[in-house]
Amino acid sequence: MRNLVLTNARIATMDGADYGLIDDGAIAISDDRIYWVGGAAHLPLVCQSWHKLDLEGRLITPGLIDCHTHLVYAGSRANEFEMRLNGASYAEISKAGGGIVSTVAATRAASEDELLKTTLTRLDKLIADGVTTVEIKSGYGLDMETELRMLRVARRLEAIRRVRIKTTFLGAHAVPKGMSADSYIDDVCIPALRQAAQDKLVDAVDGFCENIGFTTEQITRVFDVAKELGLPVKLHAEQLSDQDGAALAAKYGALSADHLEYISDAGIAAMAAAGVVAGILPGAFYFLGETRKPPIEKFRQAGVPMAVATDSNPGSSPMTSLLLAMNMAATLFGLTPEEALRGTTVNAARALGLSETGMIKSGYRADLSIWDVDHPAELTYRMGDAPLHQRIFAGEWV
Ligand code: DI6
Ligand code: FE
Repeated sequence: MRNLVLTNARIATMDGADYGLIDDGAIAISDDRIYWVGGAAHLPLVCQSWHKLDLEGRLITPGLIDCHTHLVYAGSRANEFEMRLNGASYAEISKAGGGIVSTVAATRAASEDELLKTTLTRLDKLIADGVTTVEIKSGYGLDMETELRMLRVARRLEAIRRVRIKTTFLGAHAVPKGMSADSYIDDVCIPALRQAAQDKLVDAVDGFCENIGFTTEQITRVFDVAKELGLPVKLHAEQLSDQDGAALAAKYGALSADHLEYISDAGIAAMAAAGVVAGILPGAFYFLGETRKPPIEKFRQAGVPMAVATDSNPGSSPMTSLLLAMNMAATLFGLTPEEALRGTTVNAARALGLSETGMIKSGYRADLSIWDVDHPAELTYRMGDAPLHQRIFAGEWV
């Protein structure tokens, strides 16, 4: 039994209002679990002989969770960024054979080890931001072999770094050159999903429901297979136009629907009724120079929980800082610092279907981040600055 008590800390448990803040708090950790959390004066008798670590007044939060990334890919799209700034739109670049399919070519050409290496450089940046759980999607292979390779790379990361990885199959991300969307879905995407599930490489299934992506009818075919395989679904919905994707996600009991700049009132109501988390992705909004914002106030009114993520990807959000995503969610969309932190802890856990992480609570996983700040609002307030002191992963100081 490995027992440890963190003392002299301010704790944002995220359990309850006002960050669930506990001043002069202590956390007792037993192996990889939180045994007890509360005011230091009330430390249970059994913990009093445990090894103590004085945190000198630092802030402890749940380890941060990046619940939407496309971290595994090869190549760069800096050239398209340049094209866009010279006047071309994202949709035009995509139609002209750029966009997602150009990353597909680079990713297909990369070996598993090469992909692992470039992904690690990005993962290390997230880790330096206090992240302990990362969701990673496939979707830059668009053929069986490369989709599986991407997911294997994502799985291997867990053995190399102290971090939890959740994988998402995103075969329905784009149509590869020379194929119709329908035959791609039936002849490539769905067979690849079945194989990936058989190889235990998939934790959830996602799709890009958009006029430059797939229709709700095509996504339905993928979701039906996910359901048959017992896998939860998520959806890129209403990012560039309203396709009624959020309602489709709600119908399938999705964990989350993400982006949502163009969501309708009916879409919001459907998400609220089905308990679907809204994935707020300010990086893509910012990087694409979009002007239409997701309806944050309506999500609040409807009681739709909001998660915040980097959407880290080479085309629309080449960012590897979850803290910066929190800052942008506040400055661009008006989330409060508390909502932003809830969005990368409690609600991010929910967006991944994780029930024992995202809060500091007895019985939960001991995945924690310790910060050189004294108030949790500091985490959302700063730009491009990660005041991380240390992470604790599965009860270990890492
Ligand atoms: N929506 C996005 O913003 C990213 N994927 C998606 O479905 C863009 C991915 C890319 O451009 O490479
Ligand atoms: Fe995305």
